[in-house]
Amino acid sequence: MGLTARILIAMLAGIVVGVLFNFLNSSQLLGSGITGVINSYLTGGLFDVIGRIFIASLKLMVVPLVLVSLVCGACALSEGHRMGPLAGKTLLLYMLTTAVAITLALCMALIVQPGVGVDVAPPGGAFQPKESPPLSDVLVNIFPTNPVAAMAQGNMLQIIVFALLMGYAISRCGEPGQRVASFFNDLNEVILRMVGVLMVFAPYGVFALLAKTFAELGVEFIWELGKYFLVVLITLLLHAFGVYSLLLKCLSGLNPVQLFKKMRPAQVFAFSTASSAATIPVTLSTVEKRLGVDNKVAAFTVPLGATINMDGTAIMQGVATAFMAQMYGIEIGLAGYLTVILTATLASIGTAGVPGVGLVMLAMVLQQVGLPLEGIALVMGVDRLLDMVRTAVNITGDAVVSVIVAKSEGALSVETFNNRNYDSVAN
Ligand code: DAS
Repeated sequence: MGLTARILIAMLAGIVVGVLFNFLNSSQLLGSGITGVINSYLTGGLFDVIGRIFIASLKLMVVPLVLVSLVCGACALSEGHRMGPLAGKTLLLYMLTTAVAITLALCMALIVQPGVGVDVAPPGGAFQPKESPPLSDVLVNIFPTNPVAAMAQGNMLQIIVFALLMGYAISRCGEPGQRVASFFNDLNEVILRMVGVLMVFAPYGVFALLAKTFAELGVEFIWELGKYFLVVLITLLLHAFGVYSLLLKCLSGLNPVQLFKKMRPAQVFAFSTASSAATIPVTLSTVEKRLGVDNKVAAFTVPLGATINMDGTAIMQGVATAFMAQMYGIEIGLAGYLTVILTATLASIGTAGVPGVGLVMLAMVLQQVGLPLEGIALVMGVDRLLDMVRTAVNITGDAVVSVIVAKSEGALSVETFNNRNYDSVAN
């Protein structure tokens, strides 16, 4: 049975057990003695321990995953710089669309407020908000004075800056740089494998944390989780059909409906695999043969996009961060939300195009703004389905930017793009 199915079953089982314990607690059907045993040894005991171990395993991977994947991402970025204006336009548009995506997500979450009224006590007692330092300090503090200390403290923005600098330097180092780049690419594979191994235990963590949460909150929390799911889904659709359509129309004058119709096979493949990386061959073929982008552009923009352009993932991270702040009743303020936008945009450079990695990167965003990571397990149950949708959005963004850049470089066959034969992949 696949991991997606196991996580979904764990989610349902956790909800059922939690709601049952909540009912037994409130009705005292089994008497205070048995209920007390359940609360002490299950909800507050076994489930709490399993949940905390699962969260610790996510925290374990944040620093190595961010550092190594960002060094690899920065190498890929820097390789592209040799392509001059084409690379510059591509990078600018990828970063811009990601920043717009997460800003849209935060606005939607602040308007709908899916987590307000849930009122879950933050793990580890009352949350002491960090004193928000003046903006000048925030900017200076982004630059690490000691990269090892930054990693030890989990200072994500400092790790990101150090990784980007290192990746750029590696790409400017000739032979030695190529050897180091090759080492980091291999190390990235190992770390992604470690994430995969830890994800095998995700169902147990999801079950324990959901059972504990629903035992405390009761069945009403399903509605809050549903609101979270809907806010992410609606924002993903808004970004795909609204922002991308506007961008394509304004920057290339092309018909967005044409692009969406021709991208359907690639979107279905991305939805099914929940992996941008696995979809690269399909995205490349679709962008070149059906949208008319010249290979010299697509061969750069599509693989790079699958690596650094994760608008759908940024949307999930934005909504999830606001949802958890609201759920725990923690006010992270404007500086906090600006930090979320900066962290998630930069982190998208490092988010590998594989299933579920966006959730581990969410741990990094939460850590940066000081929010408890326990909330991740609450959204993990519905995340696999959202992962499939946001991966389809991720690769659609790659195609939109590829078309815009190609058109601006005179490397787009408008005739192919406007061709209304939607059936064969050939055109
Ligand atoms: N599934 C990832 C991708 O391949 C994105 C994510 O995990 O959010 O794009």
